[in-house]
Amino acid sequence: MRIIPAIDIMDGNVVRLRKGNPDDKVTYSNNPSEIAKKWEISGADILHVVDLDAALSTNKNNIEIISKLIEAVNIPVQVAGGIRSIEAINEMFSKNAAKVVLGTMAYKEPDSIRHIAKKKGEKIIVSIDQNDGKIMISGWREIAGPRIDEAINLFMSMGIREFLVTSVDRDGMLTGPDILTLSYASSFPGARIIASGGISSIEDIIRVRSIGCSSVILGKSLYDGNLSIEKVKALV
Ligand code: AMZ
Repeated sequence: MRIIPAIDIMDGNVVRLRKGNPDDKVTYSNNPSEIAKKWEISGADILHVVDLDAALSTNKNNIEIISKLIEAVNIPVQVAGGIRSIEAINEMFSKNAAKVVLGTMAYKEPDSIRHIAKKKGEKIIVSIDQNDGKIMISGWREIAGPRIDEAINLFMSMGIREFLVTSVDRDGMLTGPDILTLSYASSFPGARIIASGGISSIEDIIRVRSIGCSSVILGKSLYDGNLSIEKVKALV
């Protein structure tokens, strides 16, 4: 089970939102690279960095900060948020992102995903941000259209294997993972599921592992000290 801390960046700061609402935000640090190094030293396998300004289309972005963060650590960094063109994908790879996470673009331009998956399928993660079974895009403010099963089948037919499954109404809430949705997504043969949203305890991590998720994203639980990566790594 890979343990993946989330570093969500807004206006240069490390923040956590509740249910993706930019008006409901806690700021944890003004130094994302320092936080990245802290999680690396604690034993994180991968870092999950989200450019929230870009995801929420605030006309700002944190690309330079993310680029410095990638340079500051020796573990793989996957980058999400606002990567919505082939150029933006290539820019992230040129800055040594290990993988890119695609939401809006995947649903709005599936043909581009088909094209890029031919060369870089192993480095593309498709984001399934769901609320009540509906996949959300554009900063979680728009419904994408396809059902979860349709999305997984479509992107798997293109050679994508890895999916980030986030339950929007659990994100930042510490209310436990959405086991029903995560086990449904894990039931697609060959799909690797990264579980995200609501994880608050070691038991939650053991549950998502037992239903077949390959990785878990830790957010608020780490920042608030409910969980430590050292303890998690020792137990799972
Ligand atoms: O918190 C939010 N409102 C939010 C968020 N965390 N909106 C989008 N995102 C994340 C998704 C996904 O990983 O979980 O941004 C990524 C998708 O961005 P885009 O720009 O590709 O749709």
